[in-house]
Amino acid sequence: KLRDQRSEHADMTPGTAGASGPFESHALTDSGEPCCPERRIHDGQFKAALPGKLIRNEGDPPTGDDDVDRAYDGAGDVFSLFAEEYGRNSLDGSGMPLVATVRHRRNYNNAFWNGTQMAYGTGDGEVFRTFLELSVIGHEMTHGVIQHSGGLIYENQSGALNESIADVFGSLALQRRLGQQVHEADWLVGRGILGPGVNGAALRSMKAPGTAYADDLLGKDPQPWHMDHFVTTTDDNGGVHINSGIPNHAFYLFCNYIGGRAWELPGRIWYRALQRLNNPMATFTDWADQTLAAASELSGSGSSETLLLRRAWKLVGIGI
Ligand code: ASN
Ligand code: ZN
Repeated sequence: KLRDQRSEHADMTPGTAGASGPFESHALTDSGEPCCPERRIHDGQFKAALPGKLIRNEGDPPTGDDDVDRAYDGAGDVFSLFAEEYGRNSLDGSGMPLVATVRHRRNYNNAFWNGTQMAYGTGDGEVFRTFLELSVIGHEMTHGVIQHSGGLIYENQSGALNESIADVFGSLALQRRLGQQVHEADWLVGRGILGPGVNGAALRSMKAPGTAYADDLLGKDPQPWHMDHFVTTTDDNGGVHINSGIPNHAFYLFCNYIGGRAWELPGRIWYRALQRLNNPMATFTDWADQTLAAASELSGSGSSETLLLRRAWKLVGIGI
């Protein structure tokens, strides 16, 4: 089962150590912007050792190995989201290489950031069929960004925020690749990755948390979208993949209220809030406050955008 695997393996818990500013860079263009990713994609050969065998280096042509090429292209899209939209040079803000391993272990039903690199299972072909989908790649890589932005402890509310922020930028990477407006996006995380044994479209839905799947194998999608249904549990590090539905839905609502392209103003606000947040133990309320402060800085404290953000948080039961 997915949740058991998550709690069994310490290597799946994103770390919280280390922080560096977003504007320290190695690879810069002449105009001072972050430039180029340094991707290194490995074959795990169905074994547990990381990183495995190096298959595709930065600048190498496509290999014809679908897993490798999808990991490479996805890492490029996520690098470009953070670099071009938010001025961040890689996950650590300083141009760190994007190291990934595909075919990690056998029948492995998960993907993760281990504090240093991304790793993707192939799935068992029944519950999951792949993890190489852009919103998932973006999700895992965002755990790296969070780690290098002061971190969010991976349990309870701070852990659910860690999960939610990973979903937000994962979804934004996908929406940006597809050139979608807010209203065109499906707001699904992990669309198409579920196997034939599961009845569902995706792993999570930001638009309608709790409705992504309903099945015997995985159970029903457990995510709430309102604080009234916040789940108190010791499973899943205190429900980090469950309660993330609440801040996910607040982000979705905000984007929906203002329209346009979600990776622009909403993404900038979420990114700035992450850089402002200096609290690895932050609660949902702390995070909402930081997003409102970021919105005030970017749009003005009395702006309609800031007002609509406050409304979005209120609708999910956070704030007055
Ligand atoms: N795929 C999971 C995630 O990135 C692995 C984990 O539980 N950390 O959230
Ligand atoms: Zn995660």
